[in-house]
Amino acid sequence: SVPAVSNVIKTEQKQDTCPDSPPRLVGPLWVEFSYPVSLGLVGFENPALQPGGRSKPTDCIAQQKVAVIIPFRDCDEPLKYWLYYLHPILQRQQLDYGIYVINQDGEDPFNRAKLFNIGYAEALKEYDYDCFIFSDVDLIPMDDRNIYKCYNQPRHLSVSMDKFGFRLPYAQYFGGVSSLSKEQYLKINGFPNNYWGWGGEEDDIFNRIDSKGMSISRPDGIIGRYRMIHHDRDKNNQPNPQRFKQISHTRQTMARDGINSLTYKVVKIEKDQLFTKITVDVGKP
Ligand code: UD2
Ligand code: MN
Repeated sequence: SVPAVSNVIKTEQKQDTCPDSPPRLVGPLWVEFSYPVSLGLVGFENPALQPGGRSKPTDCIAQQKVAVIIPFRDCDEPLKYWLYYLHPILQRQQLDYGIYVINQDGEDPFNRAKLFNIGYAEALKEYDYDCFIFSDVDLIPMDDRNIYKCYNQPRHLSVSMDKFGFRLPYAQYFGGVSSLSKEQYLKINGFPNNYWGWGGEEDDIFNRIDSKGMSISRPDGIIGRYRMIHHDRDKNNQPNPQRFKQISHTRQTMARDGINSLTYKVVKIEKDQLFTKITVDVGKP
């Protein structure tokens, strides 16, 4: 007798949008910094990454296109840990993402918020991102349910850090890691460009969001746990003595100081397998 031959019908597989709850999340994570990690190890453990630290899910269409922006100068050790921990998390979260390390050239006071603005502008030259994560290089989430995407309101992700005893230091605190959609970011004219040195810029960003009638969305204090890699304050990142005066005037200054007034020079763009490093001249105070 002749065996029955099943009729194989070839259908075009149309991909669905990725689910709200990514299926491979594991929840709480073990995070420690006692053993050094190398970029070679991170590359070995994340073989699917594309140059520039790009990745997108293969089995579904990502809900959002996310650019992760990291302000940077002389922080190679923390960056290795950041890449080591975050790449696997971001892939499990099924994001279409890229990593942008914005490196401030020279020795002038550090300007975190302006580096974020530059990262926003440079990432958009490369891809049609609709969501932006703004993250310190030294903050590692301790739970992968803290999804690095954008929400209905601007999101503060690092709500529960070890350095503050796993609590918010104050209700309006917006430092550490946050996310804004392109629309939310443009509504507040981006971030201020004139906070030189440590502090104040995160409160200015909070004021911008508040003044435009938006609220802050946050994960709960368990999902929002973070560890900060221990470090001393950089000598060129001394507290900005102008900051209290500046944050009292956000509402007057934000319309003319922001993404609409951003000027800078790109010094160098380097495509590593794990991240894109953009070295920039941010100007002087
Ligand atoms: C706190 C906030 C941070 C920001 C800052 C005030 C936390 C966890 N973070 O940071 O979000 O509001 O206060 O400006 O509370 N950086 C370099 N090289 C430098 C200096 C800074 O790469 O020389 C970058 C790096 O990404 C670093 C970030 O700027 O993580 C913030 O600087 P920090 O970590 O030295 O200061 P910290 O922890 O007080
Ligand atoms: Mn820090």
